[in-house]
Amino acid sequence: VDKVQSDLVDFYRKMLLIRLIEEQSRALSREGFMPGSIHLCVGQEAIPVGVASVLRPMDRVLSTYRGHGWALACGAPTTEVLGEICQRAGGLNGGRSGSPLLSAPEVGFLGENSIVGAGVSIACGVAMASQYLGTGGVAIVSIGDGAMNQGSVHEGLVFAATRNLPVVIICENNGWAEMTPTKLTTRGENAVDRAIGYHISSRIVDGCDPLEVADAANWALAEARENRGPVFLECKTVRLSGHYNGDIQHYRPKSDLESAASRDPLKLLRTRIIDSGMLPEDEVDLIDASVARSVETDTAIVRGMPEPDPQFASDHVSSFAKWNTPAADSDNRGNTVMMKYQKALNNALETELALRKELIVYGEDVGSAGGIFGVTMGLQNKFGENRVFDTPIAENAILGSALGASLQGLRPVVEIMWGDFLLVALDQLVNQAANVRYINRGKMTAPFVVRVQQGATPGSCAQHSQNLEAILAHIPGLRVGLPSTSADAYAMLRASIANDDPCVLFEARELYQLVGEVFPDAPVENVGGARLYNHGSDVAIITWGPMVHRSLTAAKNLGENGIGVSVLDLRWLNPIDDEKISEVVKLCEGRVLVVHEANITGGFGAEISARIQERHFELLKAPVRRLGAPDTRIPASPILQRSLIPDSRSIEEACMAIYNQTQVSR
Ligand SMILES: Cc1ncc(C[n+]2csc(CCOP(=O)(O)OP(=O)(O)O)c2C)c(N)n1
Repeated sequence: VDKVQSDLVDFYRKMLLIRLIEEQSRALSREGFMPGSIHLCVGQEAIPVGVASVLRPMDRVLSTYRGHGWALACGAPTTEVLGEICQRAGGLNGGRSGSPLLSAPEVGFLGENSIVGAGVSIACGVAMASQYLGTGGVAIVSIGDGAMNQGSVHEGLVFAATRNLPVVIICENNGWAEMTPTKLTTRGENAVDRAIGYHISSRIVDGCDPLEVADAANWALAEARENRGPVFLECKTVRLSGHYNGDIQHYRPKSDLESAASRDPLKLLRTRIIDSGMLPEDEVDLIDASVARSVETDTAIVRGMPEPDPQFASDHVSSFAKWNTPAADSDNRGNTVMMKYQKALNNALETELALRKELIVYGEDVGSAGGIFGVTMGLQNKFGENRVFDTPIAENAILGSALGASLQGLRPVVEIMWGDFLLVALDQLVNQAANVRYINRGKMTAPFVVRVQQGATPGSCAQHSQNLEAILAHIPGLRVGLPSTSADAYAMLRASIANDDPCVLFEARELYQLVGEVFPDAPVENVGGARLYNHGSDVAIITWGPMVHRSLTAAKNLGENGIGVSVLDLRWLNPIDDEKISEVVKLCEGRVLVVHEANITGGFGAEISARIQERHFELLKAPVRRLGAPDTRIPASPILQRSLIPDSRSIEEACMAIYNQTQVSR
């Protein structure tokens, strides 16, 4: 009884602190001190407080965007939480996250997520890491009832169930998703029914009672810790405020507001403490006064916090990149082995798996079958099912879990079978992974690698042939590379694994069977660095991926006709080797052709061309030209494909056009 009593009083104090911080945030927003909107968790305080009461140090929490309460319950300092809500320098994330994305990894709070439902896949990876490393930690992820309709939630549930992961999913069911009652968009009353459908142990909990939440969480965490797989808790709760601070709730029936108010967890707990004789009312008043005073003090501190310094606004996007790529003809690379491009990738993975215990490799068909293109062949046999494994067809869960695992000390290398399939799960790369370092100012990073293959080959249909590098190279925070040779397949994959940021390696399906030299003894490179082939000074071709080979053929043919062509294989689109670009532009006095397989409009050639115009305008003897596929879809028929995609002939012609155009001025 004493324990229950002290728990309840402790719960009361913590819930009140959250309530008052939320009310203070609203007041600061009204007076204009806090810019933008906030989503208050008023009414839902019992859930984070109840769950946090049973957490252990190795557990990790990922919360909904309505997550100030979770940050506070996990132990993030009050002033830093409020400071971050107000986007001040002294906030948890120095004003980079604001209200809906704040994080405090130092107290096990990996952060809110303002893409609803996305945290479930990430939590799978966090759980995978604790399972793999044997820490005994559980990943707790909270989502709203509206988020239960997100694909990422379902992929995460499937993934967690299949891999028996120690994840506890908490659905904070307040009956509303923004301005729409969830019952209008969801068939069936209870969210647990869906989890049960995935064979996940589940319970419905009164989310307005912190003791009941704590009991259920205690059970759930024990299940997860004892390796009985994921657990789903549906906490029925109430949203006592609008969806966001400025929401006048014109859409909400009065009866619903009244019914929610009657379940106010703070009022209920106060009454319970007093009515059961645990504490007399005046002592509860004293608690109220002391928490209010502490929030006033916190607010005064936050008011005194300076704005963040704009001088540092672009810090912490990626790790510092300084590369030193050996030249194509360097003889300083040690032993040479001839190998197919596909085998070079396999060897790189094998080498890294042997060297790094924290490396895991997974994806669809990657484990027992060895990948549909054989890149992971034999690795499961050699390193076991714990380190090399097959996953459900769930790209969001594959990428999200890779991200989550990378936050907790693993280095996952995942395969997305075709570039086109990245598109169903881009959220995990673009909204999630790319933000980690920036938001956390380098305190938390996401070192994982996505291997994916792309491009057109005979018979590949329009959904299996796109070249998507420009989409990802556009995203700050991601590294993007395109190996064009066996040597680079090996070296660039190893460089990606060594790198501390999320890295996407676009392999070329057309090159998998190509045999070339590999230098297994060469030192592991940094990401970045272009490679110059030939040093002709008449025209420069800047290219990447399979177009390197076609460009080299064109260069050879042109060379036989007395026209000297340099070919720069860019290798990495992020980071871009501007120095090598400058070198080749100068060498060829600005006569430059950029070649890529992707279609022209918005292709990465546009970026290269713009950079050259901006930096070398005075040098340009002719406009920089681009050669790529026209802006069409890609047909399956090889004859049709050939009519669209650059080949050595069209590259030669484009070089000749540039050359002839500048003959007059030479
Ligand atoms: C993927 C995605 N779609 C839409 C939104 C816009 N949005 C923000 S909050 C919200 C409602 C979420 O409802 P629920 O999951 O029930 O959480 P609650 O607001 O009740 O806390 C929506 C649709 C979003 N942030 N992310």
